[in-house]
Amino acid sequence: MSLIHRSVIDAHNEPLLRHVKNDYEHLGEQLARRGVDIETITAKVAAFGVAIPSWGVGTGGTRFARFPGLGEPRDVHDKLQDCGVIHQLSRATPTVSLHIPWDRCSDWGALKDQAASYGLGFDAMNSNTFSDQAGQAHSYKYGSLTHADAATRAQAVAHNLDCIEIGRKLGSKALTVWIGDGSNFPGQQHFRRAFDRYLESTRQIYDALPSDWRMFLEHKICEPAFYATVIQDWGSSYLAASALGPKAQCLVDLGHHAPNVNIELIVARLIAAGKLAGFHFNDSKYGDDDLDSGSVSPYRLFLVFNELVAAAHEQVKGFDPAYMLDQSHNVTDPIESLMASAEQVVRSYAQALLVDRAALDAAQQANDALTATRLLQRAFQTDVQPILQQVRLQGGGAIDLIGAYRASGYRAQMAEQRPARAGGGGGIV
Ligand code: LRH
Ligand code: MN
Repeated sequence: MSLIHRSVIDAHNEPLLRHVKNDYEHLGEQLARRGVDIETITAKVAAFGVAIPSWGVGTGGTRFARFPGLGEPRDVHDKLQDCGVIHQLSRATPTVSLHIPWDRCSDWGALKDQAASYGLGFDAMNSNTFSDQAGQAHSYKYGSLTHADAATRAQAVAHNLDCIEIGRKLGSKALTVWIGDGSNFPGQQHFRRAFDRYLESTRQIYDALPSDWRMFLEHKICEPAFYATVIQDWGSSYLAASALGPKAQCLVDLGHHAPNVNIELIVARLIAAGKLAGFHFNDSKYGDDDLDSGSVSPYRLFLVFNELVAAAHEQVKGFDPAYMLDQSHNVTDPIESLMASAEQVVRSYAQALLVDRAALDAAQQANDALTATRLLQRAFQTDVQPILQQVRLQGGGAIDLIGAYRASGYRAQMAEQRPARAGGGGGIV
């Protein structure tokens, strides 16, 4: 399962080489006047990576319909090949986050080897107790880890232990637990008992974690439950992660909050508490829209990275977040959207590295609000594209991500090799 031929990337880069060189030198001069060494930023950007969600390379859908694209991946091996192309061109997505059972396969060793052949590793595993599988003994209609029925909870715990076993074979070091458990009517669920059942179930999963693993608890304000969700907000997630122990932390999916919630403040709180697991990056205008990262509110994404870079700069204890995309691509080629989104995430990181931290500290100390906020805006308004292109070029990737991908004809080749999948019903994958 080959990727794009080297010569195609080189041919597409060739006419752009001198532009990148000139733009990079020019930006270098600008940054030097600001006391910033461009090579320091470039080195940090080159070391930065964001994981691809395996479920993101297929065309997503909504509850109303899914309109499949050409050359859809048929199984986890096709998904991995597409992830390989994304990393080959972007040089920014060295790991893949799998979802079980969507990515179940017969030979995990072969999957690991296939990933390694593309220079890919595996990030956090994702369990799924928000849908029923064929032949499943107990339905998750009324919940999973918090279900009132002990046998259903035990089934959900067993599934999470199975995900850990698969992850160990693949070299993953974390398990993300998102559950849709909750209620649609006042009175339908006893809030405190449901939370106690959540702790009882996640305790069993926590105790089964290998010593060097982490458990990421993912909160979400609503959907599929529309009155109350057991792990509805960062507070519930933090209470649970604190009760479980040091290996349990809180994962922030940017789309899982009410509109206008200050997510960068939540990030700062979790950093201070040593409980920031990491992120599911995406963007949204209304609900859990799972849109491309930075496509609606790029300044919000930048402000999140401003908190992350500040924490790294201040060497905050236990600060080691995992970065993952979590998106659904309904109207674009998923590979293009994932590359563009990875680039937006890396861009926000690079811009946050340009914040003059000493001047910001001084402005904050002096209550000089305008200077403080203009220091952030200056970093955000710096065009760091030459650094992103330089890093890709140095890493053997594509200077013009989408241009090189389209020139490769990869999607058309996959349309040949992979029979079309029927469209039809709703659902994100
Ligand atoms: C829930 C969620 C979760 C995944 C799923 C695909 O909305 O963000 O992270 O398991 O999407
Ligand atoms: Mn998510």
